[in-house]
Amino acid sequence: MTPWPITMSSDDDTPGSDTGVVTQTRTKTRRPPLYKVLLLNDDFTPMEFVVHVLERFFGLSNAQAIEIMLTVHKKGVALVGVFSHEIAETKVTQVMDFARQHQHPLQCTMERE
Ligand code: TYC
Repeated sequence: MTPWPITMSSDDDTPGSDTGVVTQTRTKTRRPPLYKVLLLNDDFTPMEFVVHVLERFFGLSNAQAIEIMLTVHKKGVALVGVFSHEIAETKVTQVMDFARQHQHPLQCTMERE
């Protein structure tokens, strides 16, 4: 049986046999990585559909949604938001499923920040 609590002491009581050295492997806690959700341009998805997607799945106002949609339209890609891995994955899936249901080729991706 392993003794509890586990101590640094051995059965050897010879003075100096127990150095008491503990290797500390990590001091700081790591925050989980964040993920950028990106929207990509295409020539076929209607602008109004993209605006609706941004309002519906990202909680953006109409003005914010139009701004991001126009950025994608002009530059090819835009950052929609930054999320945990699970939330980002959910957003991407929601957008891709919704676009497919409406037979639009809209593409949404995520990448580690
Ligand atoms: N370029 C599309 C058009 O002219 C509009 C569009 C904007 C498509 C943003 C996708 O992510 C997108 N109808």
